[in-house]
Amino acid sequence: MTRRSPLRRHALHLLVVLVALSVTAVTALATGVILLYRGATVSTVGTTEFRNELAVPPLAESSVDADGTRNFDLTMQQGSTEFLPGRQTPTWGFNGTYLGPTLRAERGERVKVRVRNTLGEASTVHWHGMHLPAPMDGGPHQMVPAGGTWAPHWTVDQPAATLWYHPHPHGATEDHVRRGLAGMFLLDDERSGRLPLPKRYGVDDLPVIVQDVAFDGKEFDFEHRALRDVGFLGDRTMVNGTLDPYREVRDERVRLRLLNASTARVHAFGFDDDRGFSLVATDGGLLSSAVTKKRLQLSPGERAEIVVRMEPGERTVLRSLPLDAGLNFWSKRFSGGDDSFDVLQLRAAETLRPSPALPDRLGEPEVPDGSDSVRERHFRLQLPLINGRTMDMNRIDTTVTRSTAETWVIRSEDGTPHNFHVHDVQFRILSVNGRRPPPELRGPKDTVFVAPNATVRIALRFDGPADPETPYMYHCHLLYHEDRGMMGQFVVVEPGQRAGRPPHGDGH
Ligand SMILES: [Cu+2]
Repeated sequence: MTRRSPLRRHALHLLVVLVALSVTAVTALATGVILLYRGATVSTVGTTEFRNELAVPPLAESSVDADGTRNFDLTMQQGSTEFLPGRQTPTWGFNGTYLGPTLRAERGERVKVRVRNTLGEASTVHWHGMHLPAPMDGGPHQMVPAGGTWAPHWTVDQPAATLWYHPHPHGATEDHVRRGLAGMFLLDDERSGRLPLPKRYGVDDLPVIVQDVAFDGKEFDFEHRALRDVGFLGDRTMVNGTLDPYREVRDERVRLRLLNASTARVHAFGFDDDRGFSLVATDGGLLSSAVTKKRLQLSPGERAEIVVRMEPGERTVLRSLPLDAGLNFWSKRFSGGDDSFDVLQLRAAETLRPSPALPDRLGEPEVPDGSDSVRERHFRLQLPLINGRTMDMNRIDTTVTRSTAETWVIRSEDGTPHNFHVHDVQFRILSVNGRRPPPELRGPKDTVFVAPNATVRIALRFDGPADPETPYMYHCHLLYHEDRGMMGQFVVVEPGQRAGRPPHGDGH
């Protein structure tokens, strides 16, 4: 008979203990992952009670100078807002406690906005989608100090569109936007004025600013939960700052100006009864003709105008539905892609005013088609890098020549959803993964979703004015990514001119 030596016995014990520990650890880890995975999806579909009438941001008051300049005043302020009955949530807003008024101007008009910052910290106001000189853009180089003012002015020179404004301080954009600083800026033109589209603001033409939020008691809960590479994802949505909103409509056709003002969430909009709707405009303005859709995806910063047809007395719910956005099993779940929300209920009156049929032809998009691009540039997205670098306020990454068109090729290389926003211009999407883009991506755009491993080609024209020292930004509009440095700077120069140095490199 052989006997095991004490040493071997100890080794065996140790092995048994180690195996038991590993099994326990693996089981605990697997349970943790399963719980995280299961807990990572939220839905308000079917459980929303639509108790609150949708707020519509007021149209901003303005005055017109003798020289024709339209003047607006925006005050960035702190306050509190009652989203939940009896609870005051600390918020920020423009001319109010949450969000801001809707600015509106005509093509050809000269506008001036007096921005007053009464927050306790510096911020900026960026005019998202607006073509304007770089020093008026409101990017991170145009900081408005706490207690300070800033009065940008420019001439509106682009087609009718649904644009928006929000802060853009480098490293703090997510924080400033989710506290409540955002508003719409609508542009009109002669053509849009003539078209028989619903156009009575707040009646049959409604701003729909969609944000996802979470509450911890009366406070907003801004926590980034485990494995959420995209940033903050809320567990419910609100529209124009109204939770569980409904809106009574009295017209046969209603135009919804959708803005995804969420900081990280991609929304796929559709209706509860799967009805079709007419997409009439994208970020930069009207499509050449309406497109019938049942689903419409908007990533953060993107806008779309849709026209919905209502029957007398009916109710329908605009929803944010699970994504079909090229995300894998894992990243879809942890990017909010499996979530769903009841966003806004429309309640039609028993009698509806007739609305004219939609016109066959809508806008004439003024975006280049790539045929006159003078060069191609590549942008590789890899959180938190673009082309291997993070944002540096003192570095001009890209120099473009005024009046030329270029083709930019954007590729996502890290398995995370991103999008790409370019300041100052509206562009045309030439292709997505080598294929002609779907109809909803053929209109004028300033922000485009870039799915994991996707390649998007866009054509842009830089009309200037030239300013070799003051950069515009391009960046991921998932604000957490932008804050982490997924941003670059470009300047527009005259032919033969070189880029200068940003005047206030530190942004203050
Ligand atoms: Cu990103």
